Amino acid sequence: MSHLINERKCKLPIACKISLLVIPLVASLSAGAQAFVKLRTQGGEALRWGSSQVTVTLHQDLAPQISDGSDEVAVREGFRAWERVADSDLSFRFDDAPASRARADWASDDVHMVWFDPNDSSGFFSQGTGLVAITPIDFNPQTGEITDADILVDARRTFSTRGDADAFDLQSVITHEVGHLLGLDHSPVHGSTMTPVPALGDTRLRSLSPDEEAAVRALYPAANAYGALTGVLRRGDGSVVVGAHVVAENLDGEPTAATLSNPDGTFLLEGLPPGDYVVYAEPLIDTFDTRRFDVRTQQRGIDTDFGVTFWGPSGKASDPLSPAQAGVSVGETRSLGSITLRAPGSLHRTKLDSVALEPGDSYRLRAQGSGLTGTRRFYVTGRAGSTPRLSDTIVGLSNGSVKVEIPTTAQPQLHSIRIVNPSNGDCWVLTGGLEVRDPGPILTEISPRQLSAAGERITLRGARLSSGAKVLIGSWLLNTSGSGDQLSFNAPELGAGTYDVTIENPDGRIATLRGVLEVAG
Ligand SMILES: [Ca+2]
Ligand SMILES: [Ca+2]
Ligand SMILES: [Zn+2]
Repeated sequence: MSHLINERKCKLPIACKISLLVIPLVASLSAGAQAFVKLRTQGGEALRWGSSQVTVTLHQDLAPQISDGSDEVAVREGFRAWERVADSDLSFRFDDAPASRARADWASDDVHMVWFDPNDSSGFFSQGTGLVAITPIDFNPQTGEITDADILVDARRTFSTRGDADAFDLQSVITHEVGHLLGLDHSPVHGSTMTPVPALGDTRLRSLSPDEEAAVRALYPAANAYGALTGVLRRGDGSVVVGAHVVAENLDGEPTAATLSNPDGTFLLEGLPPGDYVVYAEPLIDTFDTRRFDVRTQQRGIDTDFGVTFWGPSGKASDPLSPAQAGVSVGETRSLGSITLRAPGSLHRTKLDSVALEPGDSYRLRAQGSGLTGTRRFYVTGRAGSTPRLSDTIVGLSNGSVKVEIPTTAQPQLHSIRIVNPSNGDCWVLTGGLEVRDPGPILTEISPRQLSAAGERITLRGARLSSGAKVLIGSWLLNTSGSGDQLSFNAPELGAGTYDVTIENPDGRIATLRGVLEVAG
């Protein structure tokens, strides 16, 4: 990929590739894990805007195949997801002046645009690049202050705002790109919004993971209600380890924040709610294609010559099946000191896919690799009682599998998967590799189907309609009241025509009724 560096500014295009994968009922992203990674200058300064209010301009023409105005709703919601993070004062101001929205000079520093490139005039989307969207960032190479960033989208791709399985979910793509615009790199946390490969039909990137919330709190803080963990990673010979993925996992077994270790081996896990955490370092091997990091993060190096290591008191590694916990209090940056990483073990993973399941689901989790023989244990993180239940483990020479059952009472969250050799502590981990999510909403009926006046009360019937769900009709995104099998809302001003009606639960799962609402002329 091209990156331009000159004396005044650096330009850093962040490329987001596509996967040809179509997501079936059980999702399988080809990369993932839960953690945030900041973009940095060569000197190590994190990229961030100088102000926590960023003004952005949506070009007047967005996704060309979406004609009902819902593309603009999706783009705005992609920004709002980051604004809603608690205890961050980040906000976006949309410059909606028609003259601004008509500008085509996205590259100018004085405008930060969302722009759909119709014919590759930007040069980023030539055939074979596989790019869906890209966010070139200009920044001051000394301070890391972002001076311009623009989200460019290949307008020739197929996008949907209503959950079409054969299209990219526009809101997911924009939510991901806004993460880059704010100074975040791709994340090795599976199931996170900053995972580098958007998949067709997947709306999960709409909702931020805890790691991304920690990132926004750390980059654009509003309150000092959080703590941090720091330390330095070393090999047995004392040399420092660079680019290790360091994860803080809370007592629910969810990756709360993660980062890569710095060129001097240090790490800083920020934005942690006060509490106790399991802390581990994993090599980004198999789990994550390190080429998906941007060029600047790559320059820091990604060491992989160590084994997964769980922190323990006095620098000793702890047992992956019952790891030690480190407590953090409000405002504290707690040092874990020097952590000696284990030597690479005999376990080598070649395949272990992430998965998204719903309460009540059962699923056979399969792993392929070497060193699997013997008494290897599968382990899924979680609190006693709500943890996915594992049974019927089968382990062969080069593959293993285990039956996973999600309790019907399980709450939505990310879990991590570990495969452990209890005799010597060797471990694989797939950080955030098992997502439990609520079943999506179902829509069956709308009444009335014909609208006579704006303000009329409309009722939707179906199942699993969550409190706080929003309804998308044309270019309107509306609040609803009710939950369960019935929601209602006031009809907006709509021109004559036939409309699709989409409901979005707060977790980003959606359902659509096509062409069900008629408005007379
Ligand atoms: Ca610009
Ligand atoms: Ca999500
Ligand atoms: Zn990306």
